[in-house]
Formats: sequence, structure tokens, C-alpha cells
Amino acid sequence: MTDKEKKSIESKLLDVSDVTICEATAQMLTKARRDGVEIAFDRAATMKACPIGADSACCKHCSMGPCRLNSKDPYGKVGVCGATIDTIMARNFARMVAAGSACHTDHGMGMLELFGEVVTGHNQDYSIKDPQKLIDVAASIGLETAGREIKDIAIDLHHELEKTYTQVNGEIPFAKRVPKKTLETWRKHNIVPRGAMREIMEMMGRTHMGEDQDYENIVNQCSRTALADGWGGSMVSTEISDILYGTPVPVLTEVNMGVLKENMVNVIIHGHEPNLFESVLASVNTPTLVEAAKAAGADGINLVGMCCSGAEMMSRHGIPHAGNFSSTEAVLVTGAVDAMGVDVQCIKQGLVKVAECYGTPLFTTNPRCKIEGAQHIALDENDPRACTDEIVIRAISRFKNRKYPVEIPKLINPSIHGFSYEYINYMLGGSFRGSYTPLNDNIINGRIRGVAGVVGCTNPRVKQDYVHVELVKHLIKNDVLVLQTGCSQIALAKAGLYTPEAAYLAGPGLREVCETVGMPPVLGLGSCVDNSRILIAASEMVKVGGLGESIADLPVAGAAPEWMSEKAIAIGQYFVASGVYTVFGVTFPIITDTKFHKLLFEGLEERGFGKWGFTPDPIEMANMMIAHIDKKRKALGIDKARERTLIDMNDRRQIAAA
Ligand code: NFS
Ligand code: SF4
Repeated sequence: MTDKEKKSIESKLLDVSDVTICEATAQMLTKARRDGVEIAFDRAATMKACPIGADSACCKHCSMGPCRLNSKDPYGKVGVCGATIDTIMARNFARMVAAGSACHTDHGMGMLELFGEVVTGHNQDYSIKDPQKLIDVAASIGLETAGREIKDIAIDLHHELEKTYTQVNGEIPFAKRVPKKTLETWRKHNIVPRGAMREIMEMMGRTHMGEDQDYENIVNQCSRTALADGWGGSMVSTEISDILYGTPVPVLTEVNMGVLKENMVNVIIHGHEPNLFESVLASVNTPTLVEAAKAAGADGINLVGMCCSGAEMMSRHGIPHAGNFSSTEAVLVTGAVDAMGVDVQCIKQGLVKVAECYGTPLFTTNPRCKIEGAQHIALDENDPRACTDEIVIRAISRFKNRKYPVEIPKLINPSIHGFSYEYINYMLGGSFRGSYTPLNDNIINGRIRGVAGVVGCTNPRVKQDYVHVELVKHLIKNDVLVLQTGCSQIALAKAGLYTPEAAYLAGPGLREVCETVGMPPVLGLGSCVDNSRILIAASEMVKVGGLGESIADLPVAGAAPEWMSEKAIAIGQYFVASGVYTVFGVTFPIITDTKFHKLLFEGLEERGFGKWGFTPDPIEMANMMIAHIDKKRKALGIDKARERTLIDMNDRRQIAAA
């Protein structure tokens, strides 16, 4: 790079305090710049987003194009084939839904495959840890469970759940869990998913040049495909992970980069599938490997997670978590990471270079995800330890030969995570009669105004964690209970909200509930596939009664304030199709004042679904969600209850005196 080029890049680089509110990441970003190492924040500053692509106003589905339409005058031009702006935007959006759904369903199908190997006895490295969950899941889709052997139920369950992916006609098994009226809406529009493979295949085919050119019809298939993810692939993934590894219950853990230890062999696992992580957990607890680490001069081996499988392991086993998506390169800058193992999804190619700069061995482990320059050690589920022991051995040897100065940000946030759908049952309902009745009661009486799901990524194009944190603070201050998954919950954990003490930030009604139960005002439910837990919780709220007949009637809303991945779009679409108002931040790939925009942001709600919303501003986002929650409360006739609940003692005395 010439000096002139360097200067031009430097002039574009932003102040670290403008790109993140995560102090650890800011500290490492400053160090990286000192060390001459580039990370995603730097690249985001120098890579200008394409304005036509940002509006989704271009199509490259065939070689008569690529065709660029004019976002200022969207109906002034069509593609060479005649495709209109609505067709082009809808097709681009649909392919995002298809890709995102494919990621989750592929992951879920892999989980189910492993489950199949375990139940048939072909795999003995994993086992069924939660037989009760197995029985509950089987019963929820109508399988006979009374008086039967666990193994027989498991074989039937495996067989039945395979339909989630491979079924050609009919309805996916978990359609049985959908509230009746919501399911009726899906049936009316013919969007009950058949099997994920079929839906994704059809989505890809329909968006080929010259096929489906009716944006409404394309959006219908978007919903069907996304539902095959949320109520299909993702839900199977969550349920099978719980059966194999245990259903989470709240656990105290630590979040932030300070969980790395200078005097220990630090192993980071980053990715999405719990199989790799569970096996590494077994490896780091193996006495011979612990001895080897000590012989190399370390106090022991320190296993740490990042991103979604990190969130899952944190919820299930209390494994410490070092940070979310925007921190995965930054964490390597500490020089303290002795090995990083990755599996699939959200693994930046940029990691290779940063790892190289600090002598950290980076291992890919899944045949679906190799990266040029990273070493591949395949994880064979029938012999997982061969891979994970090797990662630990390589980490020990890197520790022994550490060449780079270590600088670990001294930041640790104690956090409680692991609120499964089942635990919320127990927590609010008491140990004898667990149910969602107390949650519904507290919503009806107005102490809890409504429930929000705040989920999704961080994105180096916006100040890391800032939108998540401001949004959630504003929601809880207004008595909205917040459920979280994925990278978003890590943002809030670093901001200190995952403690019961954080209830002081909540409004009076929510604070009272938190204090009675001893829970934080935000509940972490796991990784992104665990958004399925939010869907199940919503269905349960409908079934318990008093809050309407469908998910669309509930006083709930969703948000992905710093999204970046196609998976997030798939999640957004399945929430919308399930009946939830869902607001995205950062940017939205659409031109306003088009028919396609009107359909997503208004029309879907008129058809009985939820709808999309967009704003990059966290306070505006919170207010949009709260306004929607209030609208639903009014429709349910429970808006007055809230006014009564929130009058204070002074008001009461005045009423009594009058
Ligand atoms: Ni979800 Fe997880 Fe994070 Fe976003 Fe990526 S790790 S699956 S996509 S960035 S929340
Ligand atoms: Fe252009 Fe139509 Fe081909 Fe797209 S499908 S690139 S709009 S000609």
C-alpha cells in the first residue's frame, strides 16, 4: 500500500467510539490499528455500500442483464425481460429468505440426523440427556407416549420429524403446535409448509428468470418458506438439541472479553452447531489434556464461546461468552486466543488474516464451511474427539510458544441466561402447576404491557450494540418484557442487563414482576435457531387464553435492530407470517412508495398476518413497537386495566378521599 493510499484509508476510518459501545472491542480495535491489522469496522468504513443494491433495484438473474432500475423513479424503467421493480425486489427478497431458511434447516436436519444415529445405537458419543423433553415433544405432535419405552418413542419421533425436511405433500409436523386461528389463516392463503426442501426448492425455482412475476404470489411463497424454517428446521434444531444436551435452566455465567485468561490455554469456539462445542467441552475436561496444559506452564484450559453456538452453550452449561459477531476478529487481537475452532455460518473470511497476524491457529471443522488459509480438521460425529482433542492439543502448543504480547480487556459481566420456554412455565407458574397463566394475568392486569422479541446480529455499519441496548432499555422502561436470542442478548449482557438487579431500569409494573420472581427484565433464550422458543411461548400465551385467538392478536412485537444476515430476513418473515409486527434497523432492501413495500409494511397485516417495520433509530423503534402493543391491548379491551394498575399510591389516596 502506498503512503497516499494509507492516508486516504486513515482519513475514512472512524473514531473507535463512533463504531462501537463495546469497550472491549473498542480497546482491541485501537490495538489492531496500532498493530497495523485491519478488521471489519475498517473495511466497512472504506467499502461504500452500493446504493442500487441497498434499494434492491437491480437484478442479475440472467445474462440479458444485469439490469439496474432507478430507485428515484422506480416505475420509470423495467428490466430487459420486462420485470418490474416489484418483481425484482420481491425476487431478491425471496432469495434472501430461501438462503436464510436453508442455513437453519440444514443445521436442523444435521441435528436430526445425529439424533437418528443416537437412537439407533450407531452413535455412542452422544446420548439422550433429557428424556422428559423427548416425551413432551412427541406428545405435542400427537405421538403415543404412555407406557412406551423411550427408545421406541425416539424412533417414532425421528421418523416423524424427518417430514419437516423431506415431506413432499401435507403439513409439517409442528404445524400441530400452531394456534388454531393462526393455522386457519395459513391454510386460507395456502402457506402451511409441506417440507423445507420442497419450499426452498420451489422458492429458488420461482425466482428464476421468467417464472413467478407477481410480487404478491412471490411473497406468499416467502412466507411458506420462512415458516418451514421457524416452525420447521429451526424448531427441530432447538428441540433435538434440548433432547440430546439438556433443556436450559437459568445459569449464572460471565460475558465479555475479560473471560479470556492470560495464564490459561484459551480455546474459542465460534459458530452455530452445538455438536462441535459439546465435544470440545468433553476434550477440555479430559485429565490427560488438562495435564498437558499444565505441563506447558498453563493453569488449565479455558473454553469460551462466541456468536450463536456460544449463546447456546452459555444457556445450557454456563460456558463463558467472549462477544458477538462484530467482536470475532477483535478478540484475536488480544493475542490471548490459543486456538479458534469454527463450524458454520457468520464466520468472517477476514478471521484468517487476523489469526495469522497473532499466530492463532484457526480451524474449520465442517465440510460445508472451509476457508482458504484456515486449517480444516473435519468433525466426524461418530468420532468427534479426534477433531476436538486435536484442536486442544494445538492450542496447548500455541500457548507454550506464545510469541505475541497479550492484552486482555479487563471487562467481565456476570449474567444469567438459559430461560427456555419450559422454564418460563415453571418460573412464573410455580413448581406444582407450571403454566403461562401468570404471564397472561400480568399482561391482562397491565403490569406487563406486552412482550418483545429483540434478536439478531450486530453489523459494522452501525455502532455495535448501541441500537440493541437503547431499544431494550426503552422497552423495559415502558413495562415491556424482552425475550432475546443470538448476538443481541450478548449486547445486553455486556451492558449489564442480565442480572435481577437490572430490574431497577424497568417500569414500575415490570419491575414488580421481576422482583417477585427474582428474574432479570430481559430473558435470554439461546441462539438464533432458538427463536423457535419465542414462537412456542407465543402459542402458549394464545392457548392459555385471555389474549385473543391467534398470535396476531397478542400484544407482542419483534425487532432485529442491527441485522446483517439473510438468516435474519428469514426470521423476520416467519415472525411476520406468524402474526408478529417485526421492525428491522440498519437498512431495508426495498424502495418505499412501491407496491411491494406497501404489501410488506401494510398489506400483510390486512390479510391477518403481522407486518414489517423499519427505522434505524432505537427510540423510534421502541415507540413503534409500544404503539403496536397498545393497539393490540385496546383491541383486546385490556387497555383500561393498565391505566388502573399504573396509578400510584397518591392517586389511590385521592380516589379514596373523593
Ligand atoms: Ni443469528 Fe448467529 Fe449473530 Fe446474526 Fe450471525 S451469529 S444465527 S445471524 S450475527 S445473530
Ligand atoms: Fe434483467 Fe430480467 Fe434478466 Fe433480471 S431476469 S437480469 S430483470 S432481463
